[in-house]
Amino acid sequence: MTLLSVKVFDINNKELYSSVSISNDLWFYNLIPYLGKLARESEREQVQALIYNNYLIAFFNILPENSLLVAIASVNTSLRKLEHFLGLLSHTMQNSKRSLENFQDVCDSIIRTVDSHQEVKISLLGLERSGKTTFVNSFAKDRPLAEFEAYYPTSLLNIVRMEHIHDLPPITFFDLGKAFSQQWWRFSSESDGYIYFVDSSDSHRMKQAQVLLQELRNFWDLPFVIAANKIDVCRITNVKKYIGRKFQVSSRKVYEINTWTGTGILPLLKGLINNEIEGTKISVSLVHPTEKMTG
Ligand SMILES: Nc1nc2c(ncn2[C@@H]2O[C@H](COP(=O)(O)OP(=O)(O)OP(=O)(O)O)[C@@H](O)[C@H]2O)c(=O)[nH]1
Ligand SMILES: [Mg+2]
Repeated sequence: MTLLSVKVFDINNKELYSSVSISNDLWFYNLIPYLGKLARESEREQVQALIYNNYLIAFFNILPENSLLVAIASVNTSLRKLEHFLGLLSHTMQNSKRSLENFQDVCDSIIRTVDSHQEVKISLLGLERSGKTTFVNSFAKDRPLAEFEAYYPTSLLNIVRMEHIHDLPPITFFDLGKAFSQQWWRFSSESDGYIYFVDSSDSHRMKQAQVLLQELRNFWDLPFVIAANKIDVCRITNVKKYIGRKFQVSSRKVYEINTWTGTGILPLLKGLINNEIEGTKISVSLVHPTEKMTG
């Protein structure tokens, strides 16, 4: 994570701490009264963020002193990581008795912690035979392309950890078998998101697959994407659009894949991690700056 600057202000907007500054940051200091007001007005202690001058600025009010913590990062920084960073920094500040003379070191060490925790946990869900186990097996290096692979239902749970899929963070997959089908909720606190597998060649079970996803979404408010699997034997034209409409999700979230050959798997994982998981975090609200706010 590349943070450009981290600063702390007291209730009178006086700067208490600052890590290295961004260049030409007058515009930033003009924003501080506005950020302070927003932070203190927020009903609960929560990280808020806005995009300004092509920077992502996340801020947070620390009680009881009402200090304002502000982190400035490049726009493509993960909100999830920024929130994690600010949470740890506020915790450190509230628990340190003395003033933080080595503020830069404190920030650097928290950034290292946040970066080392970036592992992602993904649950694989969907009807039987939709291809969840074939998907996790597809990462095994010595696996021959198995055009006629037999089907072995998964009864328990496969946990597969992958460290080096392209430039993605380490991922742990939970391939949930039948014995766990009534206990998916157990994994909701474990997972950062899920992939919902649909056998796109099985038109008879499309309705059943759609109902199951609806149940999951009612239950879990987690980032997800749909894997429209078995694209090699699918007869539908424009699968993304068809499944998007049928399952009432944006077709942007639907990825066509063939788990036998691995086609489409990387875009699917990138979409889930970079767009759905990293791109959103419920407790971070994006504030839209107005013309007036910098006074
Ligand atoms: N044609 C085709 N067949 C596939 C593809 N992916 C998986 N299959 C086959 O579909 C069958 C079921 O795949 P699994 O991965 O075992 O399905 P699953 O979702 O793990 O099923 P459960 O463990 O019962 O929940 C197997 O015979 C696979 O070889 C694909 O992309 N194309
Ligand atoms: Mg399986």
